[in-house]
Amino acid sequence: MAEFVINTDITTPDPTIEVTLSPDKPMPIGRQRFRLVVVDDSGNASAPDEVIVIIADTQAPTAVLGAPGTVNFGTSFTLDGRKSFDVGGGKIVKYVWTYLGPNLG
Ligand SMILES: [Ca+2]
Repeated sequence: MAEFVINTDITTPDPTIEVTLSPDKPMPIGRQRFRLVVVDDSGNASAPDEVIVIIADTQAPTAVLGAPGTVNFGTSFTLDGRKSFDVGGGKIVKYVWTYLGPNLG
């Protein structure tokens, strides 16, 4: 377990390391770079190897649509999507509104 800080080396005797994250200390969404240098028992250091890990939001947001229950005939009104929310580290950037016609049920 290790909390990585940008451009700060962490040295271990182990060949694996956990990148320790939590919801309150997340790694930003996007392409994150990591580097490894290995050192042998004579102190010789390797050339660095680098990888990119994509931190992704794969969880869909939830739409919550609010509207007045009753509106006077011929009067404008407002639909409200502000209680919609996203999980997975992302944010809502687009609202798609559709009038579905009369409720005949
Ligand atoms: Ca999401």
